[in-house]
Amino acid sequence: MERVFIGLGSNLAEPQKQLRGALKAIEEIPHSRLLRCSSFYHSAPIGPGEQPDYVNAVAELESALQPIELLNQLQSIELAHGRERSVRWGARTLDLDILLFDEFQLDEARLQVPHPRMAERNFVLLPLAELAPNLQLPTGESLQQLLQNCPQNRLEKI
Ligand code: PH2
Ligand code: MG
Ligand code: MG
Repeated sequence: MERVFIGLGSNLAEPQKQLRGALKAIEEIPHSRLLRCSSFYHSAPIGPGEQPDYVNAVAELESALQPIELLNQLQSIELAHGRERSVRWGARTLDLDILLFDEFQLDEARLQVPHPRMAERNFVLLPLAELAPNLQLPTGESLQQLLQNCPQNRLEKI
């Protein structure tokens, strides 16, 4: 079993409900176990145009799936929640991102791990630090170092 962290985000169609539904669906992913989820946070949207605030959280899983198999599972949950892939960083009903997959470092077309933009996103780092404050990334950086250098965008625990 590998230890995996997933970022959850939504800014459409009752975001908190979307995240709760996503967690239920994540519990059903085969060969995997949902261990914990962080608090939910309101966060300022990063992306084009006027968008509603997001609700973000991070979940911790154990999984025996391959990273791409887990990605397939997460994308089918996104689709089941009405996700449409149109505008990059546009508003979305549900976004499920693999942040960390144990010690793996992947740079494939469909999947980059650790998530390439997590260091810039306090809506990822703070919920992650709730679950694993002493985390070391496979890149050698510590989560605390990333937090110190991260832009402090508006973020509020719900
Ligand atoms: N996700 C994005 C783009 N911008 N902004 C916030 N606050 N939260 C997100 O989850 C988010 C975003 C692309 O996935
Ligand atoms: Mg994302
Ligand atoms: Mg995504």
